[in-house]
Amino acid sequence: MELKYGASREKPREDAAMQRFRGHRVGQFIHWGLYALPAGRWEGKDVEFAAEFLPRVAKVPQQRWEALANDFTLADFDAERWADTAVALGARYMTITTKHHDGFCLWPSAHTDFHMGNTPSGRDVLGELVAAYEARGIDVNFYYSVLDWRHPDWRFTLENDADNLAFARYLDFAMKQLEELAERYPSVKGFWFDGTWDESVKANGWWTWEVERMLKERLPGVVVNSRLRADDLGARHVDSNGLLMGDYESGYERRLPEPWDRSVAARDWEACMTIPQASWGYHQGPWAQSTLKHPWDVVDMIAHCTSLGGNFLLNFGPRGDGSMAPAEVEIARTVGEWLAVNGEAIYGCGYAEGWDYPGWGYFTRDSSTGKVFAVVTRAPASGRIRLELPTGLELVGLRLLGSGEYPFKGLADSVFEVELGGASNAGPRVFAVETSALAH
Ligand code: FHN
Repeated sequence: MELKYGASREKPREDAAMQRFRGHRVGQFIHWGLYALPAGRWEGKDVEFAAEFLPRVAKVPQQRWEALANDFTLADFDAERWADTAVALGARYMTITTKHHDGFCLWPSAHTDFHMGNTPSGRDVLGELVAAYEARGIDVNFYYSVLDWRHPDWRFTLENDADNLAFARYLDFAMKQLEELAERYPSVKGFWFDGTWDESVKANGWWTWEVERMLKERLPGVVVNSRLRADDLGARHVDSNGLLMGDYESGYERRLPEPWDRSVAARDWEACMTIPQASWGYHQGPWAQSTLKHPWDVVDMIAHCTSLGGNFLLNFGPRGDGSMAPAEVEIARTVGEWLAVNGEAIYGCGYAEGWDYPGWGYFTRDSSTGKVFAVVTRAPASGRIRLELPTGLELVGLRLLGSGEYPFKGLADSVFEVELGGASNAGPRVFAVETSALAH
């Protein structure tokens, strides 16, 4: 089918910027805005829903929401400390909400007055963050919500000519903001779009195509997620011919693909995940705070994504005073300590073709050296794992990362057993698997 605004390529991008993004594997997502101040509580009541949805769920009058800007004093904000958290986590990139659904902007935008520049400190926190992260070698990507609850021209649906006119103005406004972001922060490495699911956006696939074109023209190498895109017929992410739009699939949100579904590995993709069950912005209530993931759950998800050629973007919700939540900092530290020992099996790694999903964890393969790793995230109660190699291979060596050579026992051609011993405090074990062709 002839599409004007469909996918721009049939195969994954292979340029240096894309390979860099693909090799990162671990990213830090940050949701920060006015919603961090009430942090899920309004008029003394916990609202058991994502904190960034509070204005909608608690039906907060617009004026009162906007008045929060006066309390956004950044009393404890330090971009350097945030960037240190990313380093501790072992993140290779960071994606930050420049504007979420409430329309508040973290940079002093010339196209609205609802921005950080009009808060008591007047600081350009986005600029500070870009500088702090990049100084540590961490790439910065911008999240931008196309959906905007505050803008008078935003429409969910287009019912009549007046809606069409208003929404055309809105799209023009959003385009200008995106041009502004590209111009003010030209070192940004990627754009992560959200809030594109409404009928109004789907009816304007041309605009999503134009945004991608504009960004790529102004920022060579920039990487754009599939969630931005709709085609001529309103198909999202994947066009009406079945081809991925944007540079990587970004539909996995608080869920991962089935670990045995190798079809996923044919495309670049990224999954994003909250630390509490379901809030992206900081939520102070027990609804969120009693559901924080364990660091080894996070490690499992990182390995899971890597094993299918995807990136994992772990979300942090800093608090209203600008400080990172201590529990999240602690999780970052533990995951990062694991990655410091075992990152060889994650960074620059991907799907290990020919190696079946083992059940006790994941196989990953270094994309440049071809080395295969076994990441044991779910050690069986027996304390033993069975390593089944692709037919025709035999195991010639096993190295436990962070330790050294490790014993194993042959059971049959290409089938081996590894005795793990007791549980490890250092988290999931990783073995580098050395093979050679079976001699018969
Ligand atoms: O509604 C948002 C939500 O607040 C959060 O930003 C997530 C992140 O992927 N995206 C939307 C829901 O899909």
